[in-house]
Amino acid sequence: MTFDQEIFDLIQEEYNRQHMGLELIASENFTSEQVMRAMGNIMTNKYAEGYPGKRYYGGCEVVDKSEQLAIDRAKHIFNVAFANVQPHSGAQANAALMLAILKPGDKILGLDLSMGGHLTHGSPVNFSGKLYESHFYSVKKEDGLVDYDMMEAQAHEHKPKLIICGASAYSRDWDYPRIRAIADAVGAFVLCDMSHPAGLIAKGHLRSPFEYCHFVTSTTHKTLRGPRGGIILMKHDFENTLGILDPKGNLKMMSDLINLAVFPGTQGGPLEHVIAAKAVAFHEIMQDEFMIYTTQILANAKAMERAFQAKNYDIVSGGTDNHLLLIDLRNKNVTGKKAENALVKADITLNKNMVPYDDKSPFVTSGIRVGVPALTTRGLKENHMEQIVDWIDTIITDVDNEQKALSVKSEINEFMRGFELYKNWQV
Ligand code: DSN
Repeated sequence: MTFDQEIFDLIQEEYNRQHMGLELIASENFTSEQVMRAMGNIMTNKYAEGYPGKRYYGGCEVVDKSEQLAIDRAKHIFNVAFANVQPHSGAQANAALMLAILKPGDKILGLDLSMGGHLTHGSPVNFSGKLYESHFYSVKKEDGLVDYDMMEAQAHEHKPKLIICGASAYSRDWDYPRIRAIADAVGAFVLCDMSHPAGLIAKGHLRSPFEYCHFVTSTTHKTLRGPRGGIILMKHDFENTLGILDPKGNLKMMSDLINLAVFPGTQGGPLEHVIAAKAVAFHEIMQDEFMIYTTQILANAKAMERAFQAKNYDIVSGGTDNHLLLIDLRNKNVTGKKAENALVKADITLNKNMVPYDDKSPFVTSGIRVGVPALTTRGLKENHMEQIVDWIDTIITDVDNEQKALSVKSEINEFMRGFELYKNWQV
């Protein structure tokens, strides 16, 4: 077989990009070498439809053990009774969860995408808005915080079967007891999609959703710093209230409905190599170093908040409780699109983002989203955040100046050379 030089050259090129630039996309991170090692190996060869001990293929005795380890570690980290580690992504986790508890046409209530929500929380262009009747709550115009009164009013008006909390671009913590009270009053389930802050929740820096939310989904590659993938968790398993019976005439447990909704409901063979890598990431999360890491994420986000405020940037909700900041650029007379495009020329990677009540389209936007988990993994500390904001500000205040972007880029490349990405990298 001839070696595929073309693709491995591209992988090296991508390595150089990741190594030399400032990675500020709030949903990205740099997973460890051992996570990648677990992900890129012979477990990719194995078919294992089903679950540990109950598979549709022979030869699953080894992957049974590694999948069970991933399950046990996830349960331990979040102190929950149930974990399904097979979803290929956060979107797959949400699709399976909804398939488990909803019928087509059922109503759901989530945070509007344009207010910081996620596609899978009911957007009309997504399965969640096509299969289910979706309704939305917002953040308040005056302070950028979730409008729980609106959530309550929408819940009473539409009587959804499912209320979804969690977001992609929201920098504050959530009031889970209030959400559960709203749900209980209308007989709804609560799903928390904690994909973004999951690592911070794992280490107790943010409120825990588990006691109040019937179901919790997450990706594994954001603040959890694992391989790309998803998980579904439940603090308590319980008999389903949907009237679904098992062959003996008993109500099926929720865990059974969720497992069936992942496989065979929405997926076929699990990615056992990725599940092994999830187990490795969970092992890392259980170590003290992960507490140091997540504490540093919060310190870096706060340092960045102060630095942006000092330069008169308009941070939605006035600041951050977590790993990200959403910045409204309208007072700087620059669109999100223009800022993103100019910053990338200086090797600063972040994404344009709608801000609440935006007057521009999702392709243009008035804002940018800035996150610190990836740079925190690289070893950057509070004292570096001011320099980063200086670079961002230099570009944004002279957004058409390509010469300036190139000079910032060379400063950044020189700076990032000092922060190792992978010690044993080889393509
Ligand atoms: N792509 C994720 C994010 O950037 O937040 C959401 O799916």
